[in-house]
Amino acid sequence: MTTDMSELADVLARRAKVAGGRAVETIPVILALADAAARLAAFVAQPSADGSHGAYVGAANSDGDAQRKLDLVAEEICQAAARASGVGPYLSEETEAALTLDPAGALAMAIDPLDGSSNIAVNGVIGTIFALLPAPPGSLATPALAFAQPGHAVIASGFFMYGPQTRLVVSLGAGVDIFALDPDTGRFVLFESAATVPAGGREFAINASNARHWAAPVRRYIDACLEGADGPRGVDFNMRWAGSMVADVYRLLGRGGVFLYPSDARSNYAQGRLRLVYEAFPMAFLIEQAGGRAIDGHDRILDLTPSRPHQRIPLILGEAEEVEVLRRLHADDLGAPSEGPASRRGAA
Ligand code: AHM
Ligand code: MG
Repeated sequence: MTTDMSELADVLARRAKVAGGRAVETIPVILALADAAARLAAFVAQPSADGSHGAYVGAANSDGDAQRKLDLVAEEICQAAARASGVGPYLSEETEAALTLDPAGALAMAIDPLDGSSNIAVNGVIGTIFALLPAPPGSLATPALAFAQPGHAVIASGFFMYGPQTRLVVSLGAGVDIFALDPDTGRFVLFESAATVPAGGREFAINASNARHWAAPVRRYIDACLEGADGPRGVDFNMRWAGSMVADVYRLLGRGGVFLYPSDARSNYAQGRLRLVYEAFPMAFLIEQAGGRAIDGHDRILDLTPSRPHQRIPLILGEAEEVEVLRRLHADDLGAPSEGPASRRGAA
């Protein structure tokens, strides 16, 4: 498919003017990624006679997750786009260590090329999540340095969503825009500008099958939601869980609510499941740009400094007021005797 990036390029140029700083430098990289995403979307939409998109390839990624064919195809397409657009330091969920792509690159890219891999086999929504950061001095020789910067170093972030439509949610630090890919023309069409996370969504997204492992603050919050109009919140809540962060975060834009992947008491979940640099940072940046908040239970995600490239982090994001309710519950828990199996003191 031939892609037409003119509308996307125009809108990004306007946003870069408002954002200032280095935002303008991110435009060629985002356009290259959009082209890559359009090709990936076409590949995803193509029936593979043997259903092999979701097949395991017998290897594992940095986090020990078994890799599927589509994980590898996505990595190849995204990494090629990053290289071609002059990205220097590069960190992907699918690469063991950070790499240097262009030895003169001024920007660093952190990327989850294929989010929601477990949804491939069920034709569920999947996506690509990315963040662009400055390449600090020394990071071309030691690329991991680029991914040891605090989250507020992020210049731009976004995600592509391969669902009934392919959409791009993107921010250069001057609000959030949503584009939809027209498969006939290959054009990313502006679908919504200045997207927000509205208040009063009364919707939560969490993998409730882990309820028995949650720490007290999360349990208290969800219990109150479940009690609905009969409980302390005095209002009914709805629950949704797509199992793809791209889909669950997309729903926050325009509908509000809150998304949680907290720490829990299972072995290896003391820091939750999601990765700080290429999942939490980009989503936190977008949600804040849309007027929401993102925390790890206590602290603002974008104020955190990664201790290692593939570090995990408990993640709570969505409507500012609901995130504040959760922050208070976590703060209260620190001052109270431990009730939960994965309290901040007990776990991690
Ligand atoms: P992935 O990047 O390996 O696909 O993992 C991330 C996904 C998120 O999209 C989703 O929110 C979460 O992991 C689902 O985890 P679980 O299967 O534990 O509910
Ligand atoms: Mg992911």
